[in-house]
Formats: sequence, structure tokens, C-alpha cells
Amino acid sequence: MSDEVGAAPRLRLDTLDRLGRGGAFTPPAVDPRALRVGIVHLGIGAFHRAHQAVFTELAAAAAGRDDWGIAGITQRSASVSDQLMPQDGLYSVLERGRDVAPLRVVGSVREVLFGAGDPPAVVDRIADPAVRVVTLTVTEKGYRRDGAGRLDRSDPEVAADLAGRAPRTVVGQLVRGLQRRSAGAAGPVTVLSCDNLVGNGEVLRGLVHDFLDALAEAEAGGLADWIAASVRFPSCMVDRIVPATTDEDRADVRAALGLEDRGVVVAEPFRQWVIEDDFAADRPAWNLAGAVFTDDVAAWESVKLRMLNATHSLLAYLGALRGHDTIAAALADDELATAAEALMVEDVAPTLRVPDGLDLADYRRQVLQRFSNPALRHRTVQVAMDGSQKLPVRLLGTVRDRLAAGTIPRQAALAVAAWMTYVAKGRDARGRELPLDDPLADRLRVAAAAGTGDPKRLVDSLLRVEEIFDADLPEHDGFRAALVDHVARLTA
Ligand code: CS2
Repeated sequence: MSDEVGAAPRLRLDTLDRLGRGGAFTPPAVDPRALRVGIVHLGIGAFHRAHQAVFTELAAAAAGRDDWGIAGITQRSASVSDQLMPQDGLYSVLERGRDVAPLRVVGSVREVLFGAGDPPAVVDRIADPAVRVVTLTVTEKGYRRDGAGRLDRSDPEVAADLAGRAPRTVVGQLVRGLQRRSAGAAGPVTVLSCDNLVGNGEVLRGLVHDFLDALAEAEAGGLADWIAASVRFPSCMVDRIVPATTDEDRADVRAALGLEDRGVVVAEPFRQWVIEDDFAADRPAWNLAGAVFTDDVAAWESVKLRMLNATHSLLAYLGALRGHDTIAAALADDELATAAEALMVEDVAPTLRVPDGLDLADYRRQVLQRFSNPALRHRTVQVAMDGSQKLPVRLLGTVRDRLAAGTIPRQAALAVAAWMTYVAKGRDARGRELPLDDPLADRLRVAAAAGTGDPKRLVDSLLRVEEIFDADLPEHDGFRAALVDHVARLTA
């Protein structure tokens, strides 16, 4: 029990047991006490807890397995381990919207390690023979890629990992963990990136090899061969909208459970996972929990990134500029709803190869319906963060494909122009500050300042940030002109 008089006791295995079954919540689908760790997850934020951790628990229950518990690694701050460890790893998933399921208490996370606090422990965890799958949600910037998409060896953290310290970057953690596995004959393992990147598995495999290439032959010797034989890097498409948790969410869970849960995550009812069926060893029966194993993940991935994520960004930047706090409020603005629809219909759809069994018009309607969920309160500024990392993945592929087909993608240009205006203005229509939360924030501020007051100069200056636009896009006069046109209107 808590020391505080009147405070609710903390969510834990024993306090949960005392609630009994039959309450207004769904207890863990498998007995957490019996669960052994079989998965290491790098980057255990809210998204993982609302997505893969739920699929994994339901799959273990459906298959009657007790060996797919999760050891989560937090990368930069100890806050998730501070939230979950005193709760025996338990947390609740609170769905918001129509047709929500009852509050679910999830028990698949069995331990949480603070990576920066104990780097050698991360390597040990990955090297455990009981672990057969390593999953990742470390966000776009966690991959530390340079403008060409290769491992950024000029990044001081990457350089320090290459020099041999106990690793702190994601790729360093993976390579050192795999090295230890190969030395300890720990057996094959699958590394599954669950981030919003094009060809996420392929990207990660490339970065692991970049890291190996930079190591001295004596150190890397044989490891590349072992990885080729014993490790797989499938790609996958993940989808569930998971806004940041608020105090109100925690209060709602406290009221429902009568317990204090500091690890609450909020999510929409929808969840989807399409996974390339290429595993090195055993895998959880995620298909029994609604995931799809396929040989063609690329088509699903580009539909999701180009339709959903691109439109999300469009609504985030345009919405934030207009003073809309949430994605749902942005979509309730008729002009923005029209722009969202036009982006998907006019620019994105013609670039897609539609996977078998998918109706693109239905998909589009479903995306807009999910965005319009008012109960989620997904903040525009949350989606707006890390634009330098997100734009190339979700928008610029569409832009390049349209340009190659001889068409100026005016709708996609609007999304890029909205981002440029967001960066340059820094304030919304009501005069409130707009946060520029981005690993390139300093560079972007300098670039935007150089273009102050003149749309043409602003567009040119931001287009020259090569990590985002590469060398080709600034050279395209038609695309540039479309951007200038939009920026002029947005800044007016
Ligand atoms: C969003 C995504 O924050 C963002 O950039 O577009 O996190 C989005 O909510 C998820 O990809 C949905 O699956």
C-alpha cells in the first residue's frame, strides 16, 4: 500500500490479484509470473507498449506459450523503468474513441533496463540464448543515419561506440550483442525494426553492416559471416495511433482500477501489423493476435507511410499553424480536410502499388475517420516533431515519383511548405509559440533566419538542407515554384 493517506495503491501483481477477475478491466492474457523473456525490445516507449507488447501477449495466450516475455530497454531516460519496475512491469492500455475495448492490463513486459545507465547489461540481454527476437521502436532519429542513409560515422556517439566503449547507440548495441551471441553460440536471432522507415529491416541490416565495416578486421572478423548465416532482418509495417499520455488519462485509469498506474498508455482501438515472414528461428504466433505474415511487406509499408503518415504531417503543420491543438480539430477545419483528401487522392494514390486485398478508397476513408477521433486528443505539435527525419520517409518519395512522372505534386508540396512555414514562423495564428523539436533544430533555425521575410529565399534556404532534400529536389524549378507559392500564402 502507498504511504500516502487516501492515495490509491500502486498497480502491481499483488494489488492486481486482489482486484480479482470480473472488474471493469481485462487482466493480462498470460500469467506474468510464469512468463520467461524471449524478446528484447529496444526503445520501450508508449508505442511499443500499445502495439507489439499487446500483440505479443495475445499471441502467447492463443498459442499457450510462456516463453515470449519482453525485456524492454529505454534508451535516453530512466522514466519508463521508473514507471514500470515498481509495478512488476504491469501497465494499462486505455483505448479512446468509439467501440473501445475495456481497459487492458498488460503483463508481457517482464523487465525494463535503462540502457544509458547500464550499457553492458543491454549487450548481455541481447546475447541471452533464450532471446530469439529483438524488436525496435527507436524513432527515425534513433538510427543515426547520414544524408545518404548510411550510418553517420561523424556522429560522436556512433564514433564512441565504434571505438569500443560499452555501446549506447542502437546500432552499437545490436552489433555488440550479436558479437557476443556469436562468441557464446547463443543461436540465431531475428532483428525486427518496427519504426516508420521505408524498408525498415533492410535499412537496419545496412546500418549493422556499416558498423561492421568500420571496425578493424581483427574485431569484425567472422562476425559478418555469422550474421549472414544466423540473423534475419525482416521489414514490417506497424500502425496504431498512440498519443502522449496525460494526467487526465492516469486519473481515468485510477478511477477505473482503484490503483495508481504510472505507466498508462492511450491508444485508438485500431491496430495493424504486417510482417515480412523471414525469421532466423522461432517467432511468436503474432498472426493469432491479428498480425499478418507476408512475403510482400513493401506495398503495405508504402501505403501506410504515404497515405497515413504523410497526411498526419500535413494536418499537423497546417493545423498547428492555424492554432488547432489536436489532429481531430485540424481535420474538422474544412479547408484542411480538403487538403488532406487531395493529398491522398491526387498525389499519393497514383504512386502506390496496392497490395492484394486492399481497397485504397476504403483505406483513405478509414485513415480520415481514425484521425477524426476526438477522444484521442492527439496533439498537432506531437506529430510535428522531428520533421527533418519524417519528411523524407513519408512525403519526399511521393514528390520524387510524381516529378519523375512529369507532374508537379502540388498537394505534397503543400505539406512540405507547411513544414517550412512552421519552422520559420515559430508561432501559431493565436501568437502561441510552436516548438521546434527536431535533431536538426539549430541548423533549421539558421536556414529559416536566412530566408526571413521572403518566401523565395526561405524555400531556397531550407531546400538546401541536404540531409532532408538531397541534391536533386532543390534543382527542380517546378517543385520549387509550387513551394514558394504555398509558402507565400501560408506566411501572408
Ligand atoms: C505520427 C505517427 O507522430 C507521427 O509522426 O504520424 O506516430 C502515427 O501516429 C503512427 O505511425 C500511426 O501508426
